[in-house]
Amino acid sequence: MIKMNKFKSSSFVIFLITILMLGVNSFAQKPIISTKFTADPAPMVYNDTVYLYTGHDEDDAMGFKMYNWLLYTSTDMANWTEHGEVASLKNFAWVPHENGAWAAQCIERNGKFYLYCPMPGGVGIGVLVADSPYGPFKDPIGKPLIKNSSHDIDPTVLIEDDGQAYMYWGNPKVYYVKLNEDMVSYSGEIHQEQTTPKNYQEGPWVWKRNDNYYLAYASTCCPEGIGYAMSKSPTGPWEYKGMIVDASELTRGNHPGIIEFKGKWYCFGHSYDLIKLSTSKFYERRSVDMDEMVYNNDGTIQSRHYFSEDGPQQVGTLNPFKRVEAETMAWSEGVKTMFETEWEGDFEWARGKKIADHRFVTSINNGDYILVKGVDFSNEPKSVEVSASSIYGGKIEIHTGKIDGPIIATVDVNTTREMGIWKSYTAPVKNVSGVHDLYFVFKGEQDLFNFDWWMFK
Ligand code: FUB
Repeated sequence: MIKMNKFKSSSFVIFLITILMLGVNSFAQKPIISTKFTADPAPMVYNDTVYLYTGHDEDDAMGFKMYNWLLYTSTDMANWTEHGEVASLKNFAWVPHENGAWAAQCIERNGKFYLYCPMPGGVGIGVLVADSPYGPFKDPIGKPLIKNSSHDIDPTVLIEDDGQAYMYWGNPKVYYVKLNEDMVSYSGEIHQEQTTPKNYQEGPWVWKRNDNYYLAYASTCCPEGIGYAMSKSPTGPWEYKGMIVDASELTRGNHPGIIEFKGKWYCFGHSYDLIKLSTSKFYERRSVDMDEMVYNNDGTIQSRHYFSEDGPQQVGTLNPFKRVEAETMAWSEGVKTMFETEWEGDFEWARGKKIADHRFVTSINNGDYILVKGVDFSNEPKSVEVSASSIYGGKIEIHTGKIDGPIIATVDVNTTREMGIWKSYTAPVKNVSGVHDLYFVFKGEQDLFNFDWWMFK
């Protein structure tokens, strides 16, 4: 939001005052990603996993400062694993800026993954393709797929049952075009809908259920909620049906992402809930929220005021007897994540062979913690192993149920002799059975260690 011709300064001032009055700690949901600022959620279901592509607001963003797109995955809608940057503006040789990685969407067709990426200011919409949802993504056409007007943002793609693909996009109107089977070119004219639905702002998201086509979008301004319209055809006309998530003082801009996963439907959006935990000031540092979405019998969608504090019910449980990446979490406080390649040699010129890639949790200080939900101990573990690389050293206390719930294990990560070396540390586990939320609570002074993975045995 806040761009092009829809910005209404008076509404914004009222909104800003509300935010300032609400102040710190007035957030309504724990966003699903807590270690980075994320925006413009674009979930995709593939092989029983949700691949959540997001925009990325830099930690020091004041206005829009977006260089790349990130990927998270989940198989239970409660715990999300970070996979880092999957693409950036650098993937497009023809893009003259490093800032402007706006709301993208990834879609699979015949085993290939197409990431449609808009760049604001009339730069256009590009497309990247990969053989895996994790990338690497490459630009197959070396130019914009769409360069039609300065409104070319926020693409969404629907593949019809007969194989015809449609791409929709636009602010403040909805445009669409028929994509060719190769998904990287189009045929025919670009249409501008006669009936851009009521309150449409931007961020279209189109899907089909039974005989109905749905178009959800950032709705009303400002703030934006998530509204939707329905049609009997992929090309409209679209009839406005109401709000999926109300516009409220908790949002400002918004962007829907809607999927069906394991028999339930989910609506993603974004908010300022994460930044509001640390400041009452306003910066463009957003966070993705998500909740269950419920249909009425007639195909319309039940409206909710906001995302619930704990999000939707977990689908299934997490297996602690397989290696779990430390960057798999439902929530965390204090920590950040990083990626590093480990080489056999200290200096670049002396590098031998690559030993491993590590994506890990870092910036760990006393009292920080990670929450992992619904961990299944139907087999009782005897010990827990973690992989960490010590800095000043410290302990990991593993609590069940609450941050100060019973401790089932305490792992010492305190060697100073092997500072900076990835190593595994093991500790015995007290009796535990059944399904529990686990809190990995870090104890020590500061800069304790980096944390790569954990596994019960
Ligand atoms: O995140 C940048 C832009 O803001 C998106 O493209 C719009 O949908 C709005 O969320």
